[in-house]
Parts: sequence; C-alpha cells; structure tokens
Amino acid sequence: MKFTRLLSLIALLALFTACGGGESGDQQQQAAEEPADDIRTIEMVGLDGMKFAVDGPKEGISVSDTLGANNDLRRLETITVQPGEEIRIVLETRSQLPATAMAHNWVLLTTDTDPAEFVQAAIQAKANDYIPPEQSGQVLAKTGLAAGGETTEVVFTAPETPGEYEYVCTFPGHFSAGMRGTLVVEG
Ligand SMILES: [Cu+2]
Repeated sequence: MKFTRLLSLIALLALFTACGGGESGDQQQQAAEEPADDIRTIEMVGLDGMKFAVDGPKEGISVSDTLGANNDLRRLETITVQPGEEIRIVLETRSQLPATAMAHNWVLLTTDTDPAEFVQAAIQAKANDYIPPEQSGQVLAKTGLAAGGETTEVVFTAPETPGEYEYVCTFPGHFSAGMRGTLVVEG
C-alpha cells in the first residue's frame, strides 16, 4: 500500500514537472511578445555598428534607413511620447565581442545637458557603468549596461514639459558613432 502511494506520488511529480516545464516555456514566449502590463514598450537592439536599432517603423517612433547588408533592422531616431506618459525601454545587445569591448546602455538626459560633454565625462566613469556620478542629476532615466546577449530595461515617466530630450549610449565612442536619438515630449 505504502509502495503504491509512493509510486503515485512519483508519477504525480513527474507529471507536474513536465507540465511546469511546458508552462514556463509558454510564459517566457508570452513575456517576450507582450508584457504582462500595458505600459508602452519600445524594444530596441544595440548593434556593433553603434546604433540603436528597431525592427521597423512603429507608431510613435521614427526610423531611418536599414543598417547595411543582411540587416533588416532600422536605425531608431526619435521616440514620441505624451507628457507624463509611462514608458518602458528594452535594450538588447547583439554582439559576439566581450563586455569590455562592446556594451550598450540607454540614458535620457535633461534638455540643459550637452550630450557630447556628458559622454566625455562618462569615459572616466567605467566603475559606475559609464554614468559620471557628479552629473547624475542630468540623467532623467537610464538602463544598465548590457553586453552581447544581455537585455536591460527601464520603466520611467516621461517629462511633463514638452520638448526634445536627447538619449545616448555612454559606452566610450558610441555617441560619436551615432548611438543617440531624441525623445520628443509632445506639447
Ligand atoms: Cu553603445
């Protein structure tokens, strides 16, 4: 009797594990396709070519040309939001290079910040993920650094003041290579 119960328990466990595995796979897929909440999400890709890229034009963003041969991605240029809108930025880095050579972040700056000066200061801030601590007051929102194969994200509330806010990648050299764009807060 005891043995039979043990067998049933093992069978149940096996069933549970099998179902659980399947379910978590489905959930992962769901999560990748549609986030559980209804926060507007901008998914972008950081490329070795040092651009923020997206897989095509979508409502509320503008893009420019494709990024070269064998690449369906387009360069992301502007993100348009409503004042005070809640936004999620998801940044995936695609690279085979080591993290020390290639990583990306997404950093939104105040309108009175000179982005070129900010990224210049960031070069000295490697220990702080290339965010210069003394200028942290100029950062409105930021993701962490994502190396090849990693994804980083941030949820933030867009500024209430209409205007054009620059965002940059602060990894050395990426801003000047074109890893930048504009968040437009509509009036
Ligand atoms: Cu970058």
